[in-house]
Amino acid sequence: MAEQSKKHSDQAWDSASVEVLSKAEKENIDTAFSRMETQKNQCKFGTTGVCCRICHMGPCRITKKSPRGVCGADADTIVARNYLREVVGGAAAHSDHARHLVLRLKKVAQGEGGGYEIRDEEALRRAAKSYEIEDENRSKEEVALDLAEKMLSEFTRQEETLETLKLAPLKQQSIWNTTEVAPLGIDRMVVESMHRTHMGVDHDYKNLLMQAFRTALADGWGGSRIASIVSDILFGTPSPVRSDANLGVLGEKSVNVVVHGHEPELSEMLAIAVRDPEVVAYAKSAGAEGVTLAGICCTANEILMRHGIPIAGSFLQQELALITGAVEMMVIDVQCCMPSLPEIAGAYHTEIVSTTHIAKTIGATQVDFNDRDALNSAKDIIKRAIDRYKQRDPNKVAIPSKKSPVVGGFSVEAIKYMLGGTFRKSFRPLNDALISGRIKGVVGIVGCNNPKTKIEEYINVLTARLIKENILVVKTGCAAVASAKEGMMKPETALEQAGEGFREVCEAVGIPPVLHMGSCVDNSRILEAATEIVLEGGLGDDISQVPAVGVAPEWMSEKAIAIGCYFVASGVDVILGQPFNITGSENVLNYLEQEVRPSFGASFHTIVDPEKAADKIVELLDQRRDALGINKRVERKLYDMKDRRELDV
Ligand code: SF4
Ligand code: MSK
Repeated sequence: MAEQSKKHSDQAWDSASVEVLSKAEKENIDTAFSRMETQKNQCKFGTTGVCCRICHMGPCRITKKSPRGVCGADADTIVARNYLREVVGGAAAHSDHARHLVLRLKKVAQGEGGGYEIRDEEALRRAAKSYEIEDENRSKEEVALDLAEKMLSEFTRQEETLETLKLAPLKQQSIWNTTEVAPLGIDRMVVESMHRTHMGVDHDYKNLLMQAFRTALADGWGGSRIASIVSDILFGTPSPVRSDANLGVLGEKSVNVVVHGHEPELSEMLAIAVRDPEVVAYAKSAGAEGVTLAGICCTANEILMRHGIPIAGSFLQQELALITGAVEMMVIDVQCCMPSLPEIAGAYHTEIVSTTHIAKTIGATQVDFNDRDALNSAKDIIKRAIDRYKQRDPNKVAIPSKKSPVVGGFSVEAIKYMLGGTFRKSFRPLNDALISGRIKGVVGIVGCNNPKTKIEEYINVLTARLIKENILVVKTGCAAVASAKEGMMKPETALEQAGEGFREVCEAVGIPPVLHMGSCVDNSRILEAATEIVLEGGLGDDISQVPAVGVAPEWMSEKAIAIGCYFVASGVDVILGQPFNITGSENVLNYLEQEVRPSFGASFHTIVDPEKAADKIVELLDQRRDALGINKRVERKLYDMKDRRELDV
């Protein structure tokens, strides 16, 4: 028994996950953790990237004895082609998500929005200005229609670079033009990359890797950026909101509905439906105290940011949530939803409901969501979950008690407001704190968790160390969920754990030292924040000069690879907690970790130890601070009222 619990505590950092893993083992339920065991010794040709399945003369595998595939492709070509195809997968996922949102905005503008509306007109008019769309004396619908058309054309541009790139600092745009990575239309980049990686087309690994950066930029400064902008217009720009995170948010006596996936359209409606008096009364009539809606993965991040809906867990807790035996329904849409869910649900009374025709799972109930009558459709889904409540078997229920308070909702607008107040919203106080050294730099920790290592250990060890080093940490995706569960996203943590200079800033502004900035597509918000820092002045004129680093500690998805590439191409060094599948080509590895630096002022670094990663981050930040001439030691000084007034917050 002790051995069993040791095994589980070697698999997961947080005690709630460890508790449920033990329950899974007792109940003979397979999870990603146990399947990881059976998948041990993964294929070396795959992990080093030298397996090519691109044509049917193959598959070919590169070894010392057979250094070329049947067509003559060497390890460099094969590894680079595989890598580019992964970036394409990630960019396509984010960008298709964006497309669905833009089409929704168009329908709303045309008066066919069903229950959807423009909830944030200010965000709409802000976006219209940035795309140079006339908005004076025009209705919000007229402006929204023009914006939607303009955004749709971002997908199909054939010979012009993306308009959305203009949201980047000018010097950044000129770097992309000089290095010839400024992307054309998003769909065109995806198709061209697939063409270039077809048998017998692009064989130059450097050319392929530059196309990887170009395609990734079409994601970060195209698809993802558009997704965040339109989500804010339709659902509201996030602002700080309190909630809780971890499996302990599930209710013992309530109907538990867990939403999982990425696209916020349905979850937004569920968040409204769950509070509807008719739905609450229906739950009570079924013997429950009410309905608890909670999120997993990035849907969790979306509805936390806008509604304060609690987070049930991160990517690798999707199965664990079901194993608590207390979930009536899990609603899934696209990305990161495991095909194993219906089988696990079958061991309990849980129904898995999938809601989009592009993502069906065997064993899940397909419920076609009626977007013309979205709210009623959402209410019907919740009522269906309520009908399951009576089937819950109390003997199978064990909900871990652990949950931690979290403050989420730090959009760039919200940060500006917190720093400068309503009338002088600005990044100036942050820039000043960076220049004075009270904050050493900004680090974005993003991405998933991965059962190859003890989940969330790297993320949490690194985050704790960075805030001690006076580094502001911003987070998205499942890395954000890990910190929320760890209690790092509440202002009190700053007082307890942050370095002295940083703590004073956090206290003065009233922010946590680790800011929740949203879901995976919201990595574009991190780029937006970096742009604000550049535009505010005093810290260089492109992002590669800003003391900022990105980290993907426990990444697993193709989206994370695309994100890493657009961070590097935007001038942000990226630390990977585990390597890409590229080590079979020294040239590719060297290109991504070294040679690309002169082009973008940044590159990848693979560091599997979180303490060593922290050392490297401090070194990289210091290099940038030295280059800016701001790396002087600051005398420690406690803030008095005069200082606080000067900080302008
Ligand atoms: Fe083999 Fe070349 Fe075909 Fe790849 S493209 S499978 S290396 S023959
Ligand atoms: S959900 S891509 S596991 S962050 Fe965006 Fe989490 Fe990674 Fe999916």
